[in-house]
Amino acid sequence: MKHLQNVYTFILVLACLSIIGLIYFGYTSNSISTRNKEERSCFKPQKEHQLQSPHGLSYNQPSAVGPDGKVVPLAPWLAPIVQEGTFDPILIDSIYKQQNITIATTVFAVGKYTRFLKDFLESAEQNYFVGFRVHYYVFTDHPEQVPAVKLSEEHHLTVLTVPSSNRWQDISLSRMARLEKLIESRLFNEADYIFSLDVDSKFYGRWGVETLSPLVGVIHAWFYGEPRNKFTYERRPESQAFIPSNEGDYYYGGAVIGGLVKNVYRLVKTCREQLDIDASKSIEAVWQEESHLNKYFLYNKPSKLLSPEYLWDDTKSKPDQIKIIRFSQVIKNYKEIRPNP
Ligand code: UD2
Repeated sequence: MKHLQNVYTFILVLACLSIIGLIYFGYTSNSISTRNKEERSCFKPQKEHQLQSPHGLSYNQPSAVGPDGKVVPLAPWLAPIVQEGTFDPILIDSIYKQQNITIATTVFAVGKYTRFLKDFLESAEQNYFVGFRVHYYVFTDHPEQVPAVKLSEEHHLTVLTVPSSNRWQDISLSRMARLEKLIESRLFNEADYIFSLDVDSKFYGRWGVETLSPLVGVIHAWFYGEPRNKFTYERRPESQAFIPSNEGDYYYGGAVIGGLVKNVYRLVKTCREQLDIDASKSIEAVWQEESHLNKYFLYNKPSKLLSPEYLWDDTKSKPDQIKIIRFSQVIKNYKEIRPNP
C-alpha cells in the first residue's frame, strides 16, 4: 500500500514538473520568436524621404503671403517656409554642429559669367555656412579665370572644366546632367547635402543650416504674391514640363536647388530624363530647366521652402514685409553677358 502511494506521489510530481516545464518553454520560445520578429523589423529598409502628390489633384492654390502681407511660415503640406524670425541661429547652429556635415555647393561660370565668381565667393565666405564644412565645385570653361579668393579653414574649392557653349540656354539646361554625373562620381562619397546656386548672385546676409532638409526649393521673388495661372510654368502639353493652369503651389526659382545628396540626385536625374525627352521632340521649355524643376516640385513637394529672402533680385526694391535679403541676383546686361541673344 505504502509502495503504491509512493508511485502516485512520484507520478504527481512528474506531471507538475512537466506542466511547469511546458509553461516555461512555451513562454521563452514565444518571447524568443517575438524578439526575433522585433529584431528582424529593425532591418526593414528605410523609405526614402519623399512627399509625392498625384497629378491632377484639385485643391486651392496655397498662398505664400498672409493677410498682413508677410510670407506665411508653412506650406499646406506642413513644410516650413524659412524666413527671419522662424529659427534661432545660435540654437540651430549648435544642433547641426554635432552632425559633422559637408555641404557641396555647385556653381556654373561659363563664358563671361566667370566675372561673377569673385563677388559670389567673397560674399559667400562672409555669410554662407560660416563655421561649417563647405566644398564648392566650380564648373567653368575658363579655369584660369577662377579668382583666388581666400577661403576659411573648413571651406574648399574644386574647379571642374567643361566645354564652352554658344547658347546660354544650353549652359543653363546642361546643369542637371552635369550635377547628375558629379553626384554619381563624387558627391555620394564626399557630401551630405548639396546646393546648386546661380553664380550671378551675391550674399548679403546669413545663409546657414536653417536651410538644410531632404529637399529644398526657393520661392521666386517675382511670383510669391501671384495667382498660379500667372506663373510662368510651361503651358504646352507637348513638353514634359507642362503644368495645367489649375495646378501649382508656388513658382520656384531655378537659381537654388538643395537637399540631401540622395534626394537631389533623384531630382536632377528625373529632370535630365525629361529634358532629354523634350530635346528628342525639339521642344525647349519656356524657362529651360527651371520649368522642369517647377514640374518636379509640384509632384514631389520640397520638405523645406526658402522664402524670397533667399533669392531676391537687385532690380526689385525690398517691401517692408521682407525683413532681410540674404541672397540676390545682381544686375546684369543680358545682351552683353550672354553668348547669344
Ligand atoms: C533664370 C533662373 C536660372 C535658370 C534660368 C533658366 C533664377 C533667379 N534664375 O535666370 O536659375 O533657371 O532662368 O533659363 O531663378 N550660365 C553661365 N554662362 C552663361 C549663361 C548661364 O555660366 O552664359 C549659368 C550661370 O551659373 C547662371 C545660370 O547659368 O547663373 C543661369 O543663367 P542666367 O542667370 O543667365 O539665367 P536667368 O537670369 O534667366
